Amino acid sequence: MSKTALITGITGQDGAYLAEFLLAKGYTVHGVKRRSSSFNTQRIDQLYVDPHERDSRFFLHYGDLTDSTNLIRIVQDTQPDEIYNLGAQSHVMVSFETPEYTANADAIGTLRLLEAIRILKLEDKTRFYQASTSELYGQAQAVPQDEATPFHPRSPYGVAKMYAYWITVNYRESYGIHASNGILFNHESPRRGETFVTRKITRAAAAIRHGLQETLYLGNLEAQRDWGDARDFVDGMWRIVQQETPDDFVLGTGEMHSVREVVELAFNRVGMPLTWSGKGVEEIGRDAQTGEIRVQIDPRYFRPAEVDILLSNPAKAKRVLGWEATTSFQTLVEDMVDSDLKLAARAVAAGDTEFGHA
Ligand code: NDP
Ligand code: GDR
Repeated sequence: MSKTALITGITGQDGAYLAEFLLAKGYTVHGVKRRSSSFNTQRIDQLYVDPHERDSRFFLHYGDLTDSTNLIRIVQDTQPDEIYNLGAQSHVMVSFETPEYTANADAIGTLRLLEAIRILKLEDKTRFYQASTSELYGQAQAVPQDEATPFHPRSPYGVAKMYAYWITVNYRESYGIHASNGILFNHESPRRGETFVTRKITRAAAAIRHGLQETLYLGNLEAQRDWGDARDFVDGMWRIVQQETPDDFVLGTGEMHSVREVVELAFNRVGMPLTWSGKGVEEIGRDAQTGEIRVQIDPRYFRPAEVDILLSNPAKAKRVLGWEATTSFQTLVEDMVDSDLKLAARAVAAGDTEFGHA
């Protein structure tokens, strides 16, 4: 009998890759998607099969992490062997603008799903994966960070995810649910949301190359992150859930780079290397050949509290799960730029002048 998985956040970057990964393993996959006034299924359209066809293994259900009756009904209808809770208001900066909603979806949403398992008496059947984050470390208490590093979140998002982390541990300890946290460091891909910094940069470099944008405005260029490839990370999620004993794992590359390095790599890749001048908010990145201004600082993108450095120690994942990141930082950024160059070329052909303005 093939296994059944339920994925919240299926329309997001990770949800789309995880759905593909599980379908390839023979799973039946159910996804929770939000009602939206415009299309939000671009990342999974290629997976859609007419549900009237007999061998369809991919199904979507309208739902929302803020609606517990809806979640209970979906869990009851789908009777999943595994739930992957990837749904979240996942943007750190946006969480400062919408803190209450972020707490509702990211923190209480996790509780609602765990309660659904309990209410439906699925504790012995359904395994649970929680999309925890390196943002839990925030103002890092040690470098690198591993499963034993204390948490100090620095945003409403991080604080909401801290509740979700602990309620997952608590339901494991209290009710014996096979519930695990993956503490994932930043992971990116050509499917990354357009307002996260890597994608914002790769789209802008491609748009500038194609004459669709003049300048890229950014916040803190010195922030450092441990950036991996999302396609590696969904494999890690699955491995966590397959463990006999539920547990919490850090997934990351063990390598750290700055936002500035992403900018430099992306502009090199499109053949427009930059030179820097000025300091702080006055800093400017110019096209090394023409002198045109390509990168400027906009303090609007500074966060009320910043996370300066995040660096993983993924040794436990390697030892226990046999998992490790395979894509280098340079390959990842270049892959994203190449994909955005194709999209930009298509936008030019279609007369779409909005491309790149994330
Ligand atoms: P995305 O922002 O790409 O996707 C988030 C998903 O959650 C989307 O499908 C979105 O739907 C859905 N969603 C948002 N709010 C709700 C809600 N109220 N009810 C139901 N679904 C909702 O995130 P990623 O794919 O990058 O990340 C997946 C998860 O992993 C998130 O929980 C994120 O916080 C966490 N994470 C991500 C990391 C990363 O580097 N990518 C690192 C560590 C953790 P819609 O498409 O309609 O907006
Ligand atoms: P992050 O990712 O906050 O780490 O959260 P993001 O790409 O948004 O920011 C990374 C760093 O870049 C700096 N930065 C900018 N960020 C954005 N978005 N836009 C800018 O213009 C800009 N300029 C500089 C930020 O200040 C920050 O330091 C991501 C999300 O996927 C979370 O859901 C996830 O939990 C964590 O990664 C791990």
